[in-house]
Amino acid sequence: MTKISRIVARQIFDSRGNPTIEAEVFSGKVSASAICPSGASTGTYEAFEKRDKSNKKYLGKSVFKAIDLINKKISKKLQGQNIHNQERIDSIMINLDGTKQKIKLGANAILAVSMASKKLSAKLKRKPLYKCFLIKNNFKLPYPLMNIINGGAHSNNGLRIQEFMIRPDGAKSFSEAVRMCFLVIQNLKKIINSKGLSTSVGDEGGFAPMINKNEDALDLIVKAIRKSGFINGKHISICLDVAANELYNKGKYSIHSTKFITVNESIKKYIKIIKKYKIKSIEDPFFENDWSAWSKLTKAVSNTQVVGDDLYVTNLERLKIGFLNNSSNSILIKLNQIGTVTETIEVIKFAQLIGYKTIISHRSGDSEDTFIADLAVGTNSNQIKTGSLARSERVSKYNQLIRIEENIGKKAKMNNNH
Ligand code: 2PG
Ligand code: MG
Repeated sequence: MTKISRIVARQIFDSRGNPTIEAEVFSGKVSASAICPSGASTGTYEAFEKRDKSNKKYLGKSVFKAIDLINKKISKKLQGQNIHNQERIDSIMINLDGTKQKIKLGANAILAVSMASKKLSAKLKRKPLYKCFLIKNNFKLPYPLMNIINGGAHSNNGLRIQEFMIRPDGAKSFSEAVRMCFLVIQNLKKIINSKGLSTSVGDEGGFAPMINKNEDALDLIVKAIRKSGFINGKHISICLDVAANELYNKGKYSIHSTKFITVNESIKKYIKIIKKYKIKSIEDPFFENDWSAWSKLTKAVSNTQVVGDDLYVTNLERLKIGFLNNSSNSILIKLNQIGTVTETIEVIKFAQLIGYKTIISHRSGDSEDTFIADLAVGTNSNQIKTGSLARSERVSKYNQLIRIEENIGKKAKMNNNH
């Protein structure tokens, strides 16, 4: 048995320049570390992110208390535990915390330790991380959902929808998928530039031009797809993350313009843009508690992928409610929404059992940590959403997937069930 000897945590910084936690787990002289990501458009039911609200030195954003809890409490409790027993490691932390949303220790503290433990176990087994999850052979590479225009809470341009993404459905390999996205992004840059708009990028690496109509963003993308020699809806598909929590007020939504309209009216407009722009996937089309609106849309657009992010917050209980209500047909998976590797895997397993697509996701505040790239392959997840081909914290995940594809070799296949 290989035992955990100590755990060290430190405050480092994420892609938005905000403090975050890096945990390093040791077994003797060997160690592995992991960095916790952080969201901007968070769901109410997400696990708790602990920050030092009253410490003005870092404007209330430092994570020193959580770090202290790792260095003192968590480290002591996990000392001597078998590094290869991830379930036990995670359940010890869950019990030590004892609250539903991991309020005492902070999900950011727990997750950094959980991911670092998983990485250390793989390292000690001398196995690539992707081989240490659910899948043992016949690995499949996920299709990337690249966020190429940023709006909503991820930029300041006034676009209602948060993420305009492309998915290279025509790609036969992961490196080909990246090449196709590369072409569209480069052409989109030229088009935006030619309109005299800024090509600076938002939090997730997508362009954030000063436009405020969803349809203007969609028109730009359609042009870029065409200019790259691809057919929209065939080689490349357009996908959206509406992040409707941010666009909800008293039963009404301001998704399609600044005017608040009813669920039924919003659905009609969704159907219109799905047809016009051949949109293949819509994430968080409605508010996190508006279960009936979700079911109505999922029924109305049966050929479209409807993805629950803030709706499920990678939480098994909420996913079960969604399943019973036919709320969606797909789930976004974010480790820090639930707080441990074990619970994340449980949710993925259940989602796959009920026939939901699983999409592994980054957070808008992310880092050089590439854990999610391995997780996507190791669970045969259908897609991965990790920003544009810009900003190293986003590109690092794509680069890791290119390495994994090479490591799998000739047997590497794309996950065509998407
Ligand atoms: C989302 C995510 C990631 P955030 O809404 O899906 O793109 O954003 O991390 O800000 O919640
Ligand atoms: Mg989302």
